[in-house]
Amino acid sequence: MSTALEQALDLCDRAVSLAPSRATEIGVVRQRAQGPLRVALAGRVKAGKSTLLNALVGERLAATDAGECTRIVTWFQDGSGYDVQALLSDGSRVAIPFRRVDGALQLQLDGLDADQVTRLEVTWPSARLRSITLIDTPGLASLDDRNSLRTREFLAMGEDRPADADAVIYLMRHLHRADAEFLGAFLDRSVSASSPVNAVAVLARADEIGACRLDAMTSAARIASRYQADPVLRSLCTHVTAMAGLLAETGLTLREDEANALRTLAQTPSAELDAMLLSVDAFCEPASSELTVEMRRALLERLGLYGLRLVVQELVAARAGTATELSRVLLAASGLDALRALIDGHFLPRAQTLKARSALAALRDVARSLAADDPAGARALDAEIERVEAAIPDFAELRTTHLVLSGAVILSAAETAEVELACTPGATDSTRLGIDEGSTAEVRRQAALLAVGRWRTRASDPLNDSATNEVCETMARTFEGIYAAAV
Ligand SMILES: Nc1nc2c(ncn2[C@@H]2O[C@H](COP(=O)(O)OP(=O)(O)OP(=O)(O)O)[C@@H](O)[C@H]2O)c(=O)[nH]1
Ligand SMILES: [Mg+2]
Repeated sequence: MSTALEQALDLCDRAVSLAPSRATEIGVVRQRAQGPLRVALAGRVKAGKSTLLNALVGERLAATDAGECTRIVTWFQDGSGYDVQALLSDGSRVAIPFRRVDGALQLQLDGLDADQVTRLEVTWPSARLRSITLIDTPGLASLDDRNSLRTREFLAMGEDRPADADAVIYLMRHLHRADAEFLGAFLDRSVSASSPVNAVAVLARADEIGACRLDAMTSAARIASRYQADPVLRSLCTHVTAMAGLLAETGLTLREDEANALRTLAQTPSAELDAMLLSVDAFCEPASSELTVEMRRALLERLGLYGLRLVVQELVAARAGTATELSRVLLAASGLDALRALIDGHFLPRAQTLKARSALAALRDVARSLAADDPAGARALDAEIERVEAAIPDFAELRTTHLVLSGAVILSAAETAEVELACTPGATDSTRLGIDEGSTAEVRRQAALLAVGRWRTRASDPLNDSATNEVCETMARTFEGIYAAAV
């Protein structure tokens, strides 16, 4: 059987014959579905989105200052050359001049009104962008704020249209009621009639927790697991991880002159050094070090107080000395590996299904716009989309995983583990059944048959609610599929 994505692509081809007047739009949907997974970074103002994006790419591409660029949705995509374009609200495109200053990308939007720019597209050759396109969004502030509006429009929150992103990394500093609302709205609106596993949350700027003390990251990890257990948050996203984007960004882009300055700093007599690291003001006190105040401010910007305390501690203890060693210290503390593991383990295996889902949502939008001038064509397209959606087991499994992992459906620990295994994207049937890899077809058939029986019995429990029944039915059908394939 063909995959969800293949079926979605076939559907695009059929859609062109059903709605020839929309061929260009459908072509865009098809092309997007074939490209990398689109992951948006969203969150409240100054949550650290752009810094985290830079950490994920390993280059300082997204603007983290207060300039115009932070007000515009910006796509960062892989390509063979370096190019920046602005897509304007009238549909035209203009090339944007750019340069790099101290390693940071600076775009020159001279004369361009940010309000006229639908989005910026930065094309940058990068292995990290090969499997995902990262999208930086303006910070969400309040519901009537203009910049928030752009992000809300982009994420299709509160609108009857599909989102431009397949998945979202939501950054929050401390759980704010608005965070849960924003996240909830994204999940409600991004895909029709379902709640997919397409969001993870990051407890961002984690190094600042507890006044940047050296145990900040440990406390942050504890808070993140508490959030992950929170029923409201769990129903919106299934993973929460703590992260200090600034440490990761700087760790990946640390320059030799910065390492030199840090080594000079670490040679300050220890009593003075301790006093300097007490606060930002003390650190910048002109008389306390031979480093210029300008250099000290620059270090603070790149490392934060926690980062400075950490690298100084490692330098003084002679556990690190070179720029490479300092980078390693920063990266290890940052939490970047855990976030990358989440992206690799959670988003990428589902990339095809998530992209197929986005394509179907976009086609549904095409059908909706067609309804005014070609009602019969629109109906035919809608029917075709529905047929394909119902025929793709991956969608049902994605929804089942979400229902179970989010706690909306409560199963026993063994049943939960079974759901997770059976719905693992791309896994072999033996893995999905939880039996030995080398098992014969007969063993797989027997195991699948037992599982079908178990889930059908579970489905007949009169105390089940409808979501639980849906999960049990999906599981039974999944195992029926495995049974039928074991020949
Ligand atoms: N200490 C610390 N500071 C951070 C971290 N991440 C970002 N910052 C700082 O917080 C400020 C805002 O960071 P950005 O990455 O621009 O945040 P943003 O969410 O993109 O901001 P907007 O786009 O303006 O909403 C900058 O001064 C960053 O240096 C972090 O992990 N730790
Ligand atoms: Mg930003």
